[in-house]
Amino acid sequence: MAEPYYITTAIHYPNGRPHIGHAYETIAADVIARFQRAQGREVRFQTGTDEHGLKMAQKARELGVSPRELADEMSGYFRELFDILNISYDRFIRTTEPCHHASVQELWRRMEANGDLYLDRYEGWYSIRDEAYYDESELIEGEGGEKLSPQGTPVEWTVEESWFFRLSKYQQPLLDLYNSNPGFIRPESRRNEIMRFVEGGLRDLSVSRTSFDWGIKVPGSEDHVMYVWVDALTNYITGLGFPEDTPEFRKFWPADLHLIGKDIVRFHTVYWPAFLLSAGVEPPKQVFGHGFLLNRGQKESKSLGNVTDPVELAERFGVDVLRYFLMREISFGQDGSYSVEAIVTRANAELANSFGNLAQRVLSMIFKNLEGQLRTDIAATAPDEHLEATIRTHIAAMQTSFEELAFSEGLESWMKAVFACNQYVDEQAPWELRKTDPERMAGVLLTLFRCVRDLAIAVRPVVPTSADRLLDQMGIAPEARDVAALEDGNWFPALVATGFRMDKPVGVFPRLEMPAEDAA
Ligand code: ME8
Repeated sequence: MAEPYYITTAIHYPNGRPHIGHAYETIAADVIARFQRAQGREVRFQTGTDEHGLKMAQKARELGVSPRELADEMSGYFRELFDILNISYDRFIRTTEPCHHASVQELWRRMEANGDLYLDRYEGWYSIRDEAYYDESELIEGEGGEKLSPQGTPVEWTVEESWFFRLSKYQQPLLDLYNSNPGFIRPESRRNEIMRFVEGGLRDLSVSRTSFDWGIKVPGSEDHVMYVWVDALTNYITGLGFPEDTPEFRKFWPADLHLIGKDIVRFHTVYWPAFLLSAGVEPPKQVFGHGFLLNRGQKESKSLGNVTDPVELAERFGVDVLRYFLMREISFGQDGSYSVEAIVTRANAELANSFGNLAQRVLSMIFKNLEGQLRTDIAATAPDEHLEATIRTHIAAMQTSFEELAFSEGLESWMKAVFACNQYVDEQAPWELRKTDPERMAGVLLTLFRCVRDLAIAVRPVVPTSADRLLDQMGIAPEARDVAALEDGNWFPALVATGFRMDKPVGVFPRLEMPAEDAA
């Protein structure tokens, strides 16, 4: 029985078009989902849009449309982007779906039944951009002396009747959770931050508003709408059918991984598990807060005029190049930077010149010199066995790194395997063997054929379309491209037995031109 694996991204605010940060997070989640599927796990992958709250209401007002119209239009762009990026999600959730309203209201009722909700008056600071309440002590001063949130966003003084959640009651249970599951918050630096925050004491949280109505109504208190984070976080269980006791819920909850950005770790590791504990639902297994993606070291913003449309990037360089670049260039968990030059340099050095060139040379030589024919009647020599063992070691290291979400390190191991192949090609010089020892040439090319197949399968979660185009040409069946296939010692004789013959190969990783106007 395949072990289930449930992964989610944050649900994105559709108050504008998706940006490169949204693409980054969702690509990373997709790589994880594909990697886990290749391990033989039954994966469920959820993403979507977070459509209520003041931020949405305010933006809609600014544009002169209803929040609903804004959400419908922008949510469509997110879905479109994720389809372009080849994101293999199973569920795209929108918080305006009726089933989500029912789910959040049930969570609320359970928290209330547990004695954790009470009516009071909120007086304090609120940032609409962060959709977050802040303590006076957390605020920083802006250039003009104005008060700003710790994220640098404007805050406004808010006085309202509000429902409160007894977050203070959950200080110890949360600390117990972090201590009993040290992997609950990752990376380590964010875990330490959150531990310090919770150890410092928790105040009860305002969880409803009365000054606007774009949200989910509080059951039995209809002039209140719920705080958008109570609503948003619940998406992760709505998508499995909560509050119904569905097969999906039983199979996939608690989630294996909530993948989110570093700015929203507090919501996911303090508020969310506290709500769940209150409602008697198990908390997720892990929350990973990835870093921010910067454009040449700078945050993208309309005022700087450096906002990049991820669809354009994908169209310009190709989806797989963009996916590979993001996973390879940035140490996952830390902030990272991208630029056109960096993308072209990385793609050319590693995908085109190293792996692409290796695959194309090997397959072309097999096509030309062996008439595309594979054989099993040649004994392996010591260098062949050494190469195959080296490739296996590097691929195993790659998989360990991917398991740890250390994608850049994992791809570095993969590159080491590619380099080992290229070194073997140089040493064995099959083009010289053509005249001197054609049998040995065939042995070298077929060893390389097997290595290229392993390398393509290993990197497939990152560059699925290109890897599949390569594997198609190599006669590898679509269902034999996972870890079980890598471990199958009999695949090569089985392929040869089918009588498969290579056609003239077509390269799958073209060299990219450095665009003149962007060159430094
Ligand atoms: O926070 N680089 O939505 P959001 C990398 N709706 N990641 C980035 C980024 C960047 N430059 N900018 C944003 C929300 N992100 C809430 C989430 S979840 C129940 C509700 C990440 O559209 C950000 O950290 O502002 C978050 O994980 C995701 O994109 C959506 O951000």
